[in-house]
Amino acid sequence: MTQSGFGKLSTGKLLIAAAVIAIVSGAAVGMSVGYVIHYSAPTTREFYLFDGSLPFNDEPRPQGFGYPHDIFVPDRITVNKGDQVLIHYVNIEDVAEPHNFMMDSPYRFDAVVYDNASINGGKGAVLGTHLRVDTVVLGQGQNATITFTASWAGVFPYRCTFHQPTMTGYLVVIG
Ligand SMILES: [Cu+2]
Repeated sequence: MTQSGFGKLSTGKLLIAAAVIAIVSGAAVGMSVGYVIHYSAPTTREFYLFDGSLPFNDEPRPQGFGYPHDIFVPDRITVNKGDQVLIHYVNIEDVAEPHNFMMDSPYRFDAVVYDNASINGGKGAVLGTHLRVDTVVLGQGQNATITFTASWAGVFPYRCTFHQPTMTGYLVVIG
């Protein structure tokens, strides 16, 4: 009967072999866990964005606090670099007040503006299609689909320029 392969090895070589196997398999497990946790392929990230209003008087001082009570809800949008971003932005005002959505360079976006989603219960009629713009304006009841690729990592503000400084949110792109 011949000896098995392991039988020919010294104890020292067996220990080294066991150590190598442990290191390699440990690294393989670690790398695969890291892959699962940290990496997800670029995908479409969909968000619903609204104008909000905090309950305080925004008239000039001393009657009010002296700055707008309007805010974005949500005021943080977090994606991975390379994701397609799809934002449904809805002006939910109960008064005839417009809001816009503006992004600083280098970000630009495409936007399709629809009429009165809340009244029609759907997206309504298309009012306009805007390509590679930095601003889109929504009147009361209107909504827009805003799309772009998150090509740059970092933190990028989005604003309603009518209600500064309070109506500001941040796009967080994890690189
Ligand atoms: Cu606004």
